[in-house]
Amino acid sequence: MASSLKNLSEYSHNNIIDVSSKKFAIVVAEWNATVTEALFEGAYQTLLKEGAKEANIIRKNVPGSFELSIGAQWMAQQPSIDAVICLGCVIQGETRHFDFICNAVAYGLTEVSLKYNKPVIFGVLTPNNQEQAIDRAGGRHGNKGDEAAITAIKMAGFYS
Ligand code: DLZ
Repeated sequence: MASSLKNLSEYSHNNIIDVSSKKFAIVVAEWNATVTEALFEGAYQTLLKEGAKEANIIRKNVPGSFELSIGAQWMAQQPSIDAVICLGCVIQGETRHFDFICNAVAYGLTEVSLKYNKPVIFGVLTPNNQEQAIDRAGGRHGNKGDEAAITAIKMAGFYS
């Protein structure tokens, strides 16, 4: 289902575990900061709403989405971290940067997840323009940050 048909902030409570002792890292790209700050707010508030402790949520910034992979790796390699949420926004431009960055980050986050045997969540928007990004960062299609946080919780409870 396209995200224009699904509200990103709606979720089922199936497989939502007790996260009061789980530790989450949130890695945030600074490019398109208005959007990524809104994604962070969504993810952070959703984790708190589901019972995560403030002290168990670590935030780290990276310059752009391309750097999310190494940021995720530095977080995933810490044994105490249960899941890593990566948030970015790559807007389709007039150069081929878009394809290179999107492909690199999707591949990089998958690699980190498999290497460290840990959930690494792809909370990266890849819209055609700023308006589509805002629609998915707390606008009319919900918030991709909320979706990323719920995905992290569900994956952290995979074996429960
Ligand atoms: C260079 C670049 C461009 C053109 N666009 C974006 C973008 O839309 N979103 C994003 O998160 N980052 C962008 N970047 C920066 C790259 O992710 C990266 O930080 C630089 O290429 C330096 O490695």
